[in-house]
Amino acid sequence: KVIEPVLISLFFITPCFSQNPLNFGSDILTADPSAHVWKDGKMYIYASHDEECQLDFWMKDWHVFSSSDLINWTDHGACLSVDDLSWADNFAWAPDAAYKNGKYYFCFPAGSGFKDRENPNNSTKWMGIGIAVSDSPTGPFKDAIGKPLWTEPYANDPCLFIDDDEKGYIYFHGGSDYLVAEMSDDLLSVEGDLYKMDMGGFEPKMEGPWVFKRNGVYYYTMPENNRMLSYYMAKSPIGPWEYKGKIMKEEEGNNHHSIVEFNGQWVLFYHRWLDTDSECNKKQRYICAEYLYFNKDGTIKPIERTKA
Ligand code: FUB
Repeated sequence: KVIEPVLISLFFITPCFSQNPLNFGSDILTADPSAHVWKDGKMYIYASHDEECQLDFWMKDWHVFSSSDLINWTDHGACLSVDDLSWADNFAWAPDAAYKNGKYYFCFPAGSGFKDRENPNNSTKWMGIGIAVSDSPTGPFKDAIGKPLWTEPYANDPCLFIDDDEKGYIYFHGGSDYLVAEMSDDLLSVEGDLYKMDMGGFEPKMEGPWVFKRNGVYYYTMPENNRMLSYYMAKSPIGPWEYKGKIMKEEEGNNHHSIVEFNGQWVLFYHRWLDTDSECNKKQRYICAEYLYFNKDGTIKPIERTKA
């Protein structure tokens, strides 16, 4: 099924993804897909989990889904919950995962407190990033350090990228800075300081970066203004980065994405806010996917959302 778009695109037609939103075979609501293909060749999606009537993104656990064909999915259940953490009790937001040293690492944002929108000075909300480990890609994952990687600055929506030389990097958007840190070999701590990257002078508001490598070139992709998807390219994992433009136009509600190659076809996973008959919300988040195509010079062809 995934070979088809590769063959068809040779004839200059760019086929659309055939199933949106993805049917995970369970009725839970999901968002923030972090997709990875591990050594068994299957696609794994690590996702956050929306409640039907949740308040202010109060979210409690993360789920893992897997598929061999991107059509039939298995929900492996919650791989970690904030109930398993000693240092946070809420905000199980956009996670990421990595495979290194024969283990699977789950990198997650979590926190506590609350955000007082009327009186920001009363807000007690804070978030940090934790690391949990498992021998299995589907977990369960166990908090490996019992605390966040750091407490300052406030941090969420990490991307944990492992380069070809096995060096790990963690990316996140801190305040108004685009930050990166090198990870220790065991991925349980950061080495050295958080580093503010050179983004070529263009640093819009955003959350949830995603970094991948293709043909020796690094791509830093992000939901610009938390809505549209845009990207930068660089020759090194820590920049300097050059802004290259938009991948996907803005739609109502935040966006969060990941990009991965599967059987020779690049795929972008993201979430959309779609109509629902819920009594609480007119729209809920659903994970979707689109095939992604590159130009000869390595730039990304902008894509349209498949009608859901
Ligand atoms: O799902 C909670 C938050 O909403 C994520 O961490 C952000 O990326 C946005 O999708």
